Amino acid sequence: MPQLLSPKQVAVALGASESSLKRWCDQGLLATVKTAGGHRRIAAQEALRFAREQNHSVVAPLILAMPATDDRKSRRIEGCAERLATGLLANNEQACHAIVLDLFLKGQPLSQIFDEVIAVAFRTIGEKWECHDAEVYQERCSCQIALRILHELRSKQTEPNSDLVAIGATIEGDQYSLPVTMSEIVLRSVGWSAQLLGSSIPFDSMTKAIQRHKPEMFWLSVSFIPDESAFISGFNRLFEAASKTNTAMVVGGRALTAEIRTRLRYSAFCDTMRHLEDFAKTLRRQAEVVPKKSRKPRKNS
Ligand code: B12
Repeated sequence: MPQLLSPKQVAVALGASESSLKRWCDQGLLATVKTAGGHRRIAAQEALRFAREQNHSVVAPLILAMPATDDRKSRRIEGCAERLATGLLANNEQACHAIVLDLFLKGQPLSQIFDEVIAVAFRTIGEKWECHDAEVYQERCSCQIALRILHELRSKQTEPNSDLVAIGATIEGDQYSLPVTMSEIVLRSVGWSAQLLGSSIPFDSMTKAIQRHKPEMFWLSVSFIPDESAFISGFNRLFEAASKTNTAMVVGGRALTAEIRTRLRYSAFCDTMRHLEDFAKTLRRQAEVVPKKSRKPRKNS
């Protein structure tokens, strides 16, 4: 259930007058819902979307269930990865949420937060672990905190109202949950109805999901490959199934070396979340030109 706020509460959160707020609602810039008594209400997620897209400051973030930070003026992403790594290793969950959610509030694209802050912080944690400067439990705990931050970001997104469906997963034996979860959030941020199936899913089960849902996109995050030849044959079978439903197969992840990629068939390989965002926007623009009804009918296999 979205948290619903009165126009007055949103005006206070944004540091705007009630009349400006009313004007934005009337212009359709801010979506409202009506209560049973006929009063206008605005979902907190919608107010956040508006603030991010219109580059509007949020002066009272607590009203929008966002953490308060000391550093309201700065929009800088520099230094955030280092602060995040320190906060994660110190198990300072509150500080970590504040760093990421503050960047979100200030309108930084989610793809950039993921590529330049969270992934970089985890690289630092990996290096520290390798040099025995961090314990295994600190790495595991950091992952738990990061996952909770990702779930919180997802809860702050407006529900995508799109007929473009994407589903995604990691292969059986691949336990890396951060990049696959980030992909779902990035796709949702650019208007896709993205649904993460989960981690460690056998290829046969992914094939069934594609046949059942006929998504426009399937994303596969590959950070660890337990058995290379089984992966290549399983993946290429999945690609065949995806071709029958006109599903674009998008892949990414540290385990997909250039050598392995030459033996795979796919629609796009992404090094970063930014690449995924750009590819998803391109597919969306193409789909807008050819509306779903007039797209080539998909064969059922
Ligand atoms: C956290 C972590 C784990 C955790 C993951 C927990 C979880 N819930 O996700 C656990 C404990 C499971 C783990 C296990 C292992 N790990 Co580990 N792990 C890491 C660590 C510290 C961070 C990885 C991470 O999640 N980063 C955050 C993500 C978001 O960043 P990223 O992977 O770089 O992804 C970015 C891009 O690559 C891209 N991207 C990635 N995937 C995708 C997918 C799509 C679709 C798109 C569009 C983009 C994209 O976008 C992301 C954002 O920019 C790294 C250290 C490092 N240098 O990164 C080691 C590291 C990757 N692990 C390593 C190893 C060796 C292992 C194990 C094999 C150890 C073992 N012997 O058991 C196992 C294998 C596990 C398995 N079966 O899956 C090595 C890999 C070495 C190598 N050359 O391959 C590293 C580099 C550590 C090291 N320095 O030795 N690990």
